[in-house]
Formats: sequence, C-alpha cells, structure tokens
Amino acid sequence: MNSPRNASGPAAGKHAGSPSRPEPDSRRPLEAESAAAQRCGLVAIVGRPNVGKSTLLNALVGQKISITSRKAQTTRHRITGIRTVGPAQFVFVDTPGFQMKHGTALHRTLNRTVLSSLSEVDVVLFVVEAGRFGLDDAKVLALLPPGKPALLIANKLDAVQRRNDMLPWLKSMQERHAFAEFVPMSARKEADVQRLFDIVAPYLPAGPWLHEEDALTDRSERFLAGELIREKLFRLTGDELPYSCTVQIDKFEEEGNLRRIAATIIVERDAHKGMVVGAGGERLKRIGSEARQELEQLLGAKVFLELWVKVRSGWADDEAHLRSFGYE
Ligand SMILES: Nc1nc2c(ncn2[C@@H]2O[C@H](COP(=O)(O)OP(=O)(O)OP(=O)(O)O)[C@@H](O)[C@H]2O)c(=O)[nH]1
Ligand SMILES: [Mg+2]
Repeated sequence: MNSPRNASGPAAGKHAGSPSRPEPDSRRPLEAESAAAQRCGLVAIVGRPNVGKSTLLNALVGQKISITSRKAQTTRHRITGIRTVGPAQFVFVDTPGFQMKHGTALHRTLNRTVLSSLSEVDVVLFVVEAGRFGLDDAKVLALLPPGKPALLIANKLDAVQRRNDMLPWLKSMQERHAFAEFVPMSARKEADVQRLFDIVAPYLPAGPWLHEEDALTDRSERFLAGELIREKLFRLTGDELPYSCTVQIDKFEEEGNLRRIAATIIVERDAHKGMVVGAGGERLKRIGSEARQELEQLLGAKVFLELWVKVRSGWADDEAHLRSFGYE
C-alpha cells in the first residue's frame, strides 16, 4: 500500500530558488495531516493554444515549471505542477493547446497528449479567453469526458475592456456546458490565483498525497533544461522562425553544485539555422545566456551550457524522430 508522504524534507530542494512556499502551520496538531484528512487529485488544464494555460499552471505552483510565450503551441508535453495547501495536494496537469490542424505527426501527438490527460484526471480546468468563444474553443469543449467536473476559467480578464459584456457572455457559456463553476480571472493576478485553490479544493477526492509536500513537478531537471532553452528560442526569434524547431539535450552532468549541459537546437531548414544563430552568432549567444541564467535560478546551481544548431528536415512529421526527441 502507498504510505502517505507528508514529510517536509528537502525533496524539492533541487528546485531551490522556489519562492514563497507557505510554511506548514506549526500550531496544528500533527494528526491534522494524517492520511485520513488528506485530499489529493489530478487537475487537468486544457484549452485551445495561447489562452494562458501554462501561465496559470506556473502561477498556481509558484514557480516556472511550464514555458510560456506569445506563440501558439508553446507547450508540447504533459507537464505536472504540484502544490500542497493545508491537507490538499493539487496535481495540476498542463497540456498542449488542442488545435484543429491535424497536419503533421507532431500535431497529432500533441492532441493525443491532451486526450490521454483528460481521461485520467479528477477535475478539468477548461481555459478560454474571457469574453471569447470560437470554433477552436468549441472543439476542445467537445472533448471533455461526460460526468467529469469541469470548471470554466475565463482567463485574461485584465484584458477585457467592456466588463459589462461579461455577464451575458457567462450566461451564454452556461448554456454550452454544465460547468461546475464559472471563474472569470487573470492568471497574472495573485489574488485570483489564490481564490482558485479554494474553488478547486472541494473537487479533490479524499486520499493520500501522491508526492512530497514541497514537490513542484515530476519532470526531471534535464527535461526542464530543454524546455527553458526552447522558451528562449521562441521568445528571442519572433515570428519569422517557424514553430517547427525543437531542443535535444545531449549531455546533462552533475558535478557537485555545477551542471554541465550540452544541447542541440534542431531546425527544419538551413535558412532557419541562420535565424537562430544570428549575425556573428549574437542571437544564439543570447539564447544561451538567458537560458543559463534562468536555469541557475531554477536549479539553484551553477550552469555551464553549450548550445549547437542542427538542420534535420522533416523531423516534425517523422514518428521515429518525434520519439527520439521525447514526444510521447
Ligand atoms: N493579459 C493577460 N495575458 C495573459 C494572461 N495569462 C497568460 N497571458 C499571456 O498569454 C500568452 C500565452 O500564454 P501561455 O501560458 O503560453 O498560453 P498556453 O495556453 O499555455 O499556450 P500553448 O502552450 O501554446 O497552448 C502569453 O503571452 C502570456 O503572457 C492573463 O491573465 N492576462
Ligand atoms: Mg502552454
């Protein structure tokens, strides 16, 4: 039998740099967190690309676990972010934005990831942009398993000019699906994010925690390193670089408080390689230096990072390549 793990040891010390984790309340009797009182549940975060799912996950976890950018389809994996509040452990599952183009094998793989995540969770956060509901949102809504509680998260409320339009819009959403809750909010507002814990908590089943109390994610440092490099690549190249590039970690070595990392950025064409490298190698240098700084903060260690760029055309439509790059 799984024994509940509620030790407050340095389990997530690897991701030190972690900001304000609430301290367990020392006035509470120890029995208060006994297995009987514990709740734990999987909470999927789904929606079309770019609605702010990963931004929300990071805000909920209190640490950047999942990368974000202006570009659609930034997230390519199922990413778990963990947060324990009092007796409740929330295991959030960020997913790739579900999208309608079924073009490449990569697109199909991303959509498969969304579907499999949905089937295994206890509750779903269905994220849309407040005041908007398009065909692309409807496509995702249609995937929600019947009978599973789904909460409507109307995100980016801060960007809504006409607040008066929100009420009729929420009413129209009520007719689209039997949402268990309606939550207009902004993932960028701390108070909204805190309120969400109280709203979601009643949907977590009673049961022992799956992770240590201070765990942040079940993803490895090696995985997070690849993701952070991909984020800098997306953010520093703008729209001219197509979405079809990826990052492969070739080496990840731990030497005391030092991480030696070597990674390759994989692009589809020679022209794309030029965009990544930039004039005199300036852009690649910047991608490397920004990724290194953020990694040092995340891992609480010194990082030595080597970056390479390689052309491998057609990788995004090649199942074998996808698997070798870690896409499930
Ligand atoms: N104004 C505003 N912008 C937000 C909010 N939440 C997220 N964003 C922005 O929306 C963009 C997309 O955010 P992501 O978190 O990457 O979106 P996503 O849904 O994970 O996207 P994919 O992984 O591509 O599906 C980023 O530029 C965020 O900064 C919010 O509450 N308000
Ligand atoms: Mg995302």
